[in-house]
Order: sequence, then structure tokens, then C-alpha cells
Amino acid sequence: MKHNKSLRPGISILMGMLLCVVLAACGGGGGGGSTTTGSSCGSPPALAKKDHYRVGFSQNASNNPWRLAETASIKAEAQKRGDTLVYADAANSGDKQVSDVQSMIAQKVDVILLAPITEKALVPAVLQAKSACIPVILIDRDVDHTLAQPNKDYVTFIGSDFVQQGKRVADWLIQATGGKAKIIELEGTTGASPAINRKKGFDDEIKTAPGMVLLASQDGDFNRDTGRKVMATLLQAHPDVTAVYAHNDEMAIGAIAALKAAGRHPGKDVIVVSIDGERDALNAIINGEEGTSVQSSPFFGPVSFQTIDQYASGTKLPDWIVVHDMQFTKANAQANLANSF
Ligand code: GYE
Repeated sequence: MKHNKSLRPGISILMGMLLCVVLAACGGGGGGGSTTTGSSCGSPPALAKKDHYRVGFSQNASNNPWRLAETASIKAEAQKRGDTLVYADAANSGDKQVSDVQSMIAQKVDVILLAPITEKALVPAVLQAKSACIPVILIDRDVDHTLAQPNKDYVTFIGSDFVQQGKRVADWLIQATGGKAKIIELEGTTGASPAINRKKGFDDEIKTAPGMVLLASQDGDFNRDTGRKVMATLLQAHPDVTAVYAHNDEMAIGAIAALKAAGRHPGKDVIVVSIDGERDALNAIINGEEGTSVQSSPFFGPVSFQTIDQYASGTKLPDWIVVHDMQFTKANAQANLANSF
């Protein structure tokens, strides 16, 4: 018999909610969420302390070295601890990621680590997990706080300060160009928290230097080939470009290819800067084609599982667990190559 796909998750969520009512406190009364507000299992839902957890990990894509490094870090930590990982890759689709989380809810995992593709798309899934008494920890990307809140709808957000990353890149570029540049900006996936905030951090900072002109800013989807194509098009409209700011290294590498294909000399007539710290970018810094890459660490395994432990022990967690990042330039790229991804 064919099941109605759209009904199935709804039924399992309803069953989950009923179970919570019957048990009065989902998670067996472990630490974590307050039980004074929201559903009967806490707001956010409590997590019972266990020796081993069944952890859902909803990854939004696997098409770049950063995502692969993050997944490897989570898998390695789960294995080290003897925890069971229920893994799903949404292949860049918000709809698929929502159904991936719904499937984890139906499988009754203990806790969900979620890397939401955009700030808005995964909000319904976060709220459904809460209703089903399963705590959610956001990693690497945040959701829109007007729609879902930390320490209420989900436990916390673990991730970098994206505004600061954009600001650091801008400061380096202002310094390197003596405050004079004509810039093309390649944005990350529209609606993703790092794209929104890396743009804000950079754009606000270059406004402090009147000679820094933003010629164009366009979505390159955090993707190398999209970055290359967008750069090739923008280059035709703005041949006077002297700097490229890409929201991630993959798009920067794509932009370098587009510049070279158009007979330009990245590192000489166009300065390229970006964020992440992946191996290809470090190599581009070493060979002079890229100026700087501010790190965005993908190594979420240890901090995510440590946060699960703390939550289950009843530790009050901050709304945001900030991941601290390095910055790579010619001075340290070679020394950090071996640890890059
Ligand atoms: O910079 C990028 C990836 O969400 C912080 O997403 C992450 C970003 C990372 O696709 O390369």
C-alpha cells in the first residue's frame, strides 16, 4: 500500500506528543530544559543522561570540503564515544532537510544536531522536534530568532561569529589596498545565516573607508562552480574590479579560475579574499593568488557531543556557543596546511 508521504511525519509527531503526555516528562526527567513553560517535556525538551545516545545529525549538503570535514568530525566523535549516529544529507534542499528531521523524530533519536540550510526553512522542523520532546542543537548555521529561540525552542547554537568573520576580511582588505578598491562580492546561499552575517560584517566595515567601493554583490550559493560562473558574468559588467570578497573559499577558488580565464592575474591586479580556511585556499595563499582566508572551523564533533553531555547533566547553556577562528595569510598558511581540509 502506498503511504501518504505528507501525513506520515504528522502522525508520528502526534504519537510522540501523546507519549510525552503519558510519560509526563519525556527524556525520563534528565537535565536540561526547564519544565516550567511549553510542552510537558520541557522548553526546550529535557535530555535524559545516558551512557550512549542515539544522535541524529542532519547535514544540509555534502558538496564541498568544508561540509565533508564537518561530517567526518561528527562521525569520528560519535564513534569514539560509542554513540549511534543517525545521519542524513539533505543534498542542498530545504524540503529534504525538513523531511530528514521528521524521519529522525519518527525514529525517536535522543537528540538532533541540525545544520539548517537557511534561517527560515528548518524552523517548522525545529518546532516539530520540540513538540515530539526531542531537543535540537543547531550547529554551524543558525535559524531566524523571530521564529524560533535558543533555550526555548532549541537548546543552543554552536557556531562562528559570521559578522566578525566578514569584518576581519574587510579590515585585511582595507589594509592591503590602502583603503582603495573596487569590489565584487560573491554571497553564500541566500537566506543562510553565514551569508546574511558575513555580508553584514564586511559591508558595514568597508563603509568606514570611503575609497572601498562595492561594484556588485551576488549569490554564488557557497559553490565553486557557481562562484566561477557568477564571477565570469560580473567581470564582463565590471572590468574595473580590483578585489573579490567571496563568502567562502570554494567560491573564491571559482572566482580565481574565472579571473584567469579572462586573462586577469589574481593576487596581482585583483586581490581575492574569503572565509573557511580549506586546503585549496591555503595553497592559493601560498602561491600568491589569494590574499587571506578567515577560518570558519568545521570541526564540530568534540564541541557538539560535549554540549550534549552538558545539557543532559542539567548545565545551563548560553544561547550561543561561539566557535573561535584563526585567520590565514602568507605568514601562516604553510604551517597550517597539514591540518587543513
Ligand atoms: O563557510 C561554507 C559552507 O555554514 C559555516 O557553509 C558554514 C558555511 C561554510 O557551505 O563553506
